[in-house]
This record gives sequence, C-alpha cells and structure tokens, in this order.
Amino acid sequence: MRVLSGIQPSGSLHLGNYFGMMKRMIDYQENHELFCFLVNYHALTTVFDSELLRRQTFEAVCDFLALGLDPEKSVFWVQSDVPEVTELTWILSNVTGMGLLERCHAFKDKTAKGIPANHGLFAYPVLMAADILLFGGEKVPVGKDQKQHLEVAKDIALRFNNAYGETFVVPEPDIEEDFAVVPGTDGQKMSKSYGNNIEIFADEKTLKKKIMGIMTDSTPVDQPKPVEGNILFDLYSLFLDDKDKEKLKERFITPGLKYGDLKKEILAVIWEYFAPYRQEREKIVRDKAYVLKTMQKGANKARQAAAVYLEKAKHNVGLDYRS
Ligand code: AQP
Repeated sequence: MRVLSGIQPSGSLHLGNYFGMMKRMIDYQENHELFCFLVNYHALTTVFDSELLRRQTFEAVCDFLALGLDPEKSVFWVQSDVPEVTELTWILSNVTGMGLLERCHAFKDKTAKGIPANHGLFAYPVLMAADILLFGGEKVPVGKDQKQHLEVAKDIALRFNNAYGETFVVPEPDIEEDFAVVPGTDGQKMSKSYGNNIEIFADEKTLKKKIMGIMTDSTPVDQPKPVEGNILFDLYSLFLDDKDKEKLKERFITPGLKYGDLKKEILAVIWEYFAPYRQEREKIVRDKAYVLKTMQKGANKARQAAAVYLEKAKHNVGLDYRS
C-alpha cells in the first residue's frame, strides 16, 4: 500500500505536526511504500520572506531525518524539486468546481486570521490533490484539520476519472482519533501560524516558557480537576499508553493536583522524549552536503514515480497532440 503525505515548511514543526502526521509516517515506513515531502509551494501561500522559506525548508528536512525518516526505505523530497506537480494542478483545476473550494474551512480560517486572501491560498486544495494523485497515494495520514482537503482530493480524482476514464487512484484519509487535533497552548488547534505551538526542537528556555504559559482553568487545588478539554491532560496523554493515561485521569480527579507541578512534569517528558532526536538533528544540520545529496536522490525517485501518472493524465485529456 502506498502511504503519502506532505508537510508545510511554514514555521517550526510542532507537537501537532509530529503526532498528527510525522510520527505516524515514520512508523509506516517499516511496512508500507512511503512517500513523504516538504510542501514549499504550499508554504508560499503564507510565507513571503524568501530567506525564511529557504531556512525553514532546510530545517524541516533535517527534522524529519533526525526523527527517523529513512531516505533509503522511503521516497523523501521537497515539493519544488518535482515541478510536475504544478502542471498537474492546472490540469486538475479544470475539473474542480468553484463551490468545492469556496466551502473549504482552512481558507476562511486563515483569511479571518489576517492572512492575505490570494489565489494560491484559495487554490491550495487543488495543489494538494495534485500532490496526492501525481504519486498514486492510497492512504494519506493527516490531522483532522486536513480532512476536508482530503475530501476535495477524492472528489477531484473521481470527477477526473468520470470525465476522462480511469486515471487516478482515489485516496483515503488516515486520521488517528487520539492525535486528530493536538491542542495548542491556548486550547485551539496547535498551529505554526497561531503562535500557540510547542516546537519539537525548541531550546530548553523557549520550551519552558511555552509550557509554563499553557492556559489552565482556575479550579482550586483542593478540588478535582476537569479532564475533558483540559489542555494539560491532552498534551501529557500524547506521551502515555492507555494504562498510564488512566493513572493520569485518576490524578486529575483526586483533589490536590497542582497545575504548576504538572507543567514541570510535562516539560521534562517532552524534553526527554526528543533528547536522542535532538542530538541526531545537531549532527544532520551540520552536514549540509549530505542533506542536499539526500534530497536530490529523493527528488529523482519522486520524479520517476510522477511521470507515470502525469503522462497518463496528459494523454487522457489530449495534451499529447503529437501522438
Ligand atoms: N494541531 C494539530 N493536531 C494534529 N495534527 C496536526 N497537523 C497540523 N496541526 C495539527 C497535521 O500536520 C500535518 C502537516 O500540516 P501542515 O503544515 O501541512 O499544515 P497545517 O495543518 O496547516 O499545519 P499548521 O501547523 O496549522 O500550519 P500553518 O499554521 O502553516 O497552517 C497535517 O497532516 C496536519 O493535519
């Protein structure tokens, strides 16, 4: 089964990205055909500083490699190294109804938060559909926020197949309920652009500031604490198995728990969990030649896979006028 997903280098990668998508992708590479990529064309919709985009793309590549993505086992590349995806985007645009895009929440949410309403942001789901269909992605691990975009990709694949004959694999979203929406420090979805994120590779001081600043309710210490919708409970649970989650629940409903102490525990858990990856990342970041060579190899593999679906699509719509 071909598992495929991408991530935007639109800021430092955070716990939501990690549990919602990155960790699951890395786990899949053991027994699936994994296609994983950094979507820097997508990031252009919100990042308007060229130097920042370059740096964030390089850093996100290093993050993935440090966290265990194996470029020998998987196909791992940067989106703009396979420009065929933009060609397919245009082809797919012509079977994409305006209404389909107008209904997308992400566009409305981002523009409501002050991100300029440009065409790229509006057409983002078509580029995402091209990302998936160009490589025959069957299963797409994502967080819940991307569910609607996946529905758009499915819809586009079906419309295209209906109009031009069987061309694309119709993809299925793969959402893991436990990690569907990781909350940020303010309780909203953790997001790179909302200032509520907890970065995977933040330095200790920054991480401490973020964790100690998590919003909590004002339940007195001698009262049981609410579990449902509790940011601290949800974040701590990311690192626990079912048995330990039950124990944590018990601590919440037993009077005496201090949120301040719990924050310190969470800080220690996050810091320790990522410690080996942090060390690995320090090595990788210093070896730019290795990183660039790895990405070039990944791009070559991805372009080969892309050619199959692109040629089929171009033939089916009639762009191959020479034949
Ligand atoms: N809070 C989250 N909980 C669970 N999954 C999440 N993802 C993002 N935030 C959470 C998942 O991470 C993958 C990569 O996301 P993306 O960078 O491509 O786009 P996004 O969903 O828009 O992520 P951000 O952090 O919110 O970025 P910005 O602020 O740039 O828009 C996706 O599978 C996503 O579901």
